[in-house]
Amino acid sequence: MIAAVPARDREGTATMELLDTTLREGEQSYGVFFTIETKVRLARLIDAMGVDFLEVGHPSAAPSIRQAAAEIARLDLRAKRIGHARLEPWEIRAVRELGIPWVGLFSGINALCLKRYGLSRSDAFARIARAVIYAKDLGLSVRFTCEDASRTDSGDLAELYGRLREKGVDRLSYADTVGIDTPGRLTALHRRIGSSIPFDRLHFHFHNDRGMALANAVKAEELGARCIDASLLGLGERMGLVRLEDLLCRRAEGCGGKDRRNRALSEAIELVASSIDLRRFLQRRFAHKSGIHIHGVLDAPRLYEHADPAQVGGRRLIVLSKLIGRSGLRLLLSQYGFRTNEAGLARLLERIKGEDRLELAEPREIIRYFEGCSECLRHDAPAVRVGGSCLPEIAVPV
Ligand code: HCA
Ligand code: CU
Repeated sequence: MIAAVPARDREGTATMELLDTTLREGEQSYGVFFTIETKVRLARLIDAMGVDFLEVGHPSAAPSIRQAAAEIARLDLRAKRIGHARLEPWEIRAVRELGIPWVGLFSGINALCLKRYGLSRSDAFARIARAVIYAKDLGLSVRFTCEDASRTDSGDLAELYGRLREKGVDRLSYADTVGIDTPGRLTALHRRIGSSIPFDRLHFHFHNDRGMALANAVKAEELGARCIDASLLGLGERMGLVRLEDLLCRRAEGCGGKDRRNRALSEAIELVASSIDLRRFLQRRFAHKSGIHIHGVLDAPRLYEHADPAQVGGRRLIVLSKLIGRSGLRLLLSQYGFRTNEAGLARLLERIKGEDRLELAEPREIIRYFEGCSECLRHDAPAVRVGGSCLPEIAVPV
């Protein structure tokens, strides 16, 4: 069953919850790197700000992420800790094994996502339900996010959410993964699905690619949203998310009068700012850093881009860092004309995942790096394009 709706405050308005994802989505920003120590300090500070959920990372993505998540799991915090996982059982178990009580599962069901996974609609629904049941059986509380929900038919969305409620999912979330939502679209969505899926049951995750994340968060709050995802300075893939500091200001207590919280906020912002490489950060608009995004974009850019970068004066960057995955790395190698076998790929991946501070996006930097890995790779061809623009049009449902 979905937990009861939040308590009402004195004015009678619902107290909207906040989920902070600085440590997970925030580190997916190009130009941002957190040490384990910084993550642990940030976790304490963000908790002191009174957020309801703290997303600690995607533990299966890299050994240092797992270690930071393990340390944060042991802290005495008020916020509910949540670990990110794909629908894979081993990723769900990785969250459970760290003693993190909540898992954040995510997957998409629109035509683009189905094509990507090679699944029919009904197989995708069944796979998601199986993962939710698997996580519940492990004793985890489960939040399920429909990835790319803003480009998903609202009937399909309502059906998926309805089915997962029957399976005992604890929270449901709606991701505007490429940042195309507007307050008007949200009002229309509310009209369509609000009676079957009340917004006070829903979390919202708004990306800021078109500068609309805060406006959308405010609209979702007005429509009764249960929880909004945010991050310090709005860090996240590409242009990131809603800024946590902006949403804290909108909470019932307002901006003033909360000394401890305000001190924690200033200290945390300082810490985050010192973790940013500004030269890279300023080029993040179409930078893809997580393995899931890289794999998606090299296959079909439209999956994680709201427009053709060239149309809006942007440039696609594929970021080589510890967040890259096996499939993304394989595609990236072939784009640059490098060859390897499975054993070489595994060795290279292990090396990259262990290089905590590695963050390369300029083609010549990446080629130089790969050339230095001659024990795993052979270079056959000169560098080829990364950053072309081949965006098949897809219909965006309102
Ligand atoms: C991602 C995708 C995600 C997932 C959000 C969530 C999105 O970074 O891989 O799980 O709540 O924007 O769709 O961040
Ligand atoms: Cu996101």
